[in-house]
Amino acid sequence: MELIGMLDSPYVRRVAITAQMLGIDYVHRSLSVFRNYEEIRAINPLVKVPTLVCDDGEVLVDSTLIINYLEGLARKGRSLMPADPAARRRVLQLTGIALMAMEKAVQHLYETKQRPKERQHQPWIDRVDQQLAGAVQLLAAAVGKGDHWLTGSNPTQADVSIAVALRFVRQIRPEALPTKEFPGLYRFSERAEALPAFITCPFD
Ligand SMILES: N[C@@H](CCC(=O)N[C@@H](CS)C(=O)NCC(=O)O)C(=O)O
Repeated sequence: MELIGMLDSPYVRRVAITAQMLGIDYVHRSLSVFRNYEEIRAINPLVKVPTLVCDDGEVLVDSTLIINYLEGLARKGRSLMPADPAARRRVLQLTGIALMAMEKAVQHLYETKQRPKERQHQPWIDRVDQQLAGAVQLLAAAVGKGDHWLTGSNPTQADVSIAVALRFVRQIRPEALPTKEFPGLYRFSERAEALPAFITCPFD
């Protein structure tokens, strides 16, 4: 199967890292939704990444849905989702916050970089920034000192998604993540980025 999209997209990166951690083979095609618009459109008229092209040609979109599919392909014992309902709910809750941090950071990026300055709407940017700040606060509370994985001794989808969100925010909106204010988030981010699957799928 082929994973389409660049690893500077947090959504693409969380799928790539998940596939690595689940031991699922894929070919990565690093195409940009902006520079390679037509090339992606020929594969997927929705022009969204991640796009997963399955071996039989079927096309899937949306990182969460793709991860759901990959989880079904993984060998027993390799899942990033706990079986225990309480732990699973916590993982879903934290993954949801990470996804919101990604979404608000992407919205900030699109609003400020894809739109000409004179057409930008500051109240909307402020709102998005406030929502991103809310997500960062919730993540900081969950991660604490950043010296442990969130629901047990091994990383889950919550750890993967939070770490991917943090790396993205650090890069494109560092003002939302002052080092002094969030040492636990930085420690957590660095621990996750040192995992083999993260090193194999670097933010680019
Ligand atoms: N909910 C989607 C969001 C994916 C998404 O927004 N990807 C961005 C790249 S970071 C994209 O495709 N942007 C192009 C566009 O929206 O037209 C997911 O989880 O996969």
